[in-house]
Amino acid sequence: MRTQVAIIGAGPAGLMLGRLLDLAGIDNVILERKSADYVLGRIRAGVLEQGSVDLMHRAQVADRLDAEGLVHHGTDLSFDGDRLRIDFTGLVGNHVTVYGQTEVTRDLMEARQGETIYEADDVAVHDFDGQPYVTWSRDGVTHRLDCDYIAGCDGYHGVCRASVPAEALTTFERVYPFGWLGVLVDKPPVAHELIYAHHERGFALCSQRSMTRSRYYVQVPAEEKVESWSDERFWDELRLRLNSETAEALQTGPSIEKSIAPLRSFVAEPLRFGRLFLAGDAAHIVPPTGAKGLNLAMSDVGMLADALIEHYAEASQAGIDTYSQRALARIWKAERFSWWMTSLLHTFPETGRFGRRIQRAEFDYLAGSRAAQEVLAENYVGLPG
Ligand code: RFL
Ligand code: PHB
Repeated sequence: MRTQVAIIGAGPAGLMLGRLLDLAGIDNVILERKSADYVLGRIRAGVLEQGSVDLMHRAQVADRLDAEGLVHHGTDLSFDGDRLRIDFTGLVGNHVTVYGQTEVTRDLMEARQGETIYEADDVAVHDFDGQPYVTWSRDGVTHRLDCDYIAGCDGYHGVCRASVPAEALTTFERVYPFGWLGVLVDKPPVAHELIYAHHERGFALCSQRSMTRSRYYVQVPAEEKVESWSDERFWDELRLRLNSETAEALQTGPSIEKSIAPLRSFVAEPLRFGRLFLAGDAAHIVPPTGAKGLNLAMSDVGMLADALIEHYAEASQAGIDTYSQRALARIWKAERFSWWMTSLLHTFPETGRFGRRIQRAEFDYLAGSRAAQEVLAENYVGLPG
């Protein structure tokens, strides 16, 4: 088999890249370790920046997003029960759209024209400094795909970054001593907009997927097990962390999904190794507090698609040569913002009473300063590409 671009991973990054290449007439094959149903069953992000919405339009997969996506003009912060609304539209003239990653993935899967090979085992990438090819096995048979380029869109635990020689890669990492326990429930959201809440018992987030489906999170210690959390325990803990009106308005029900996500900041540099590129979670992880992970994956593959399209159309290397540097400039700003939102809103046992007072001062400063709110709003809705 031969293709122009072999894409490893059928998450949102791989599927979006495949779609943009398909539309430009560039042959590509996606190799995914899991089944399509498994990929669609992962409940993850919920907030799209306008840049991601624009990319869905460019990819001609935005009909459902336009019909069902919920435009949010602001978000609420709560600090020990004190509320502050950040008015994105009023502050920076932009907004975000609530539309689940599952839906983004489904729309891209349905539109896919090129070949996707699901349940590909033992995917390996070879010779990306020369004549690259990819091998994998299915049902005990080994296959080979020759290609011009390999796009590593295979997430944090993928094979592509792991295949780069250690001396060619620099990594930067911060692991937080806590995770987010998330619950999905078929009940209307507690508020029109999201609520990011700091409480001395820990962070909580009230989010949503639609007018009838909500997503809630509470900060838990990193070593916590999801089995220790009955639905009842989760709802009780969430209520304790919200202000009393919100806690009273909360509609609870049986969880339809419950999982714990660890929190991590991570960047690998560079993003290009000869004919291998990294994009999305394969290259970087942000803690979910700033809602940046999916959006960064989208902006990476937008840039990578443009570089490859320019290369095939004009025999130009320019986009390919600068992809890593341009993507990393954006990535680091999102890393900074996600780290800052995480630092403001979570409890950090090791920083003690001093740390909590600093967080309170940061919240009070935000509440009293339009300039500070503009900084938050500008970053949350997404910095220009
Ligand atoms: P993905 O989605 O992990 O997809 C990678 C795909 O590669 C496959 N794969 C392999 N395939 C073949 N061979 C191998 N050896 C392979 N190894 C892996 C995997 O099976 C998978 O299908 O990465 P991608 O495409 O880069 O997308 C990134 C996003 O998924 C991620 O950044 C976001 O979900 C992060 N995130 C959020 N981002 C936002 O922008 N806004 C949010 O509101 C938001 N909330 C969240 C989040 C992530 C969360 N979790 C669970 C980590 C909330 C949570 C709780
Ligand atoms: C979500 O709805 O899953 C969500 C929303 C905002 C975040 C993180 C996750 O910052």
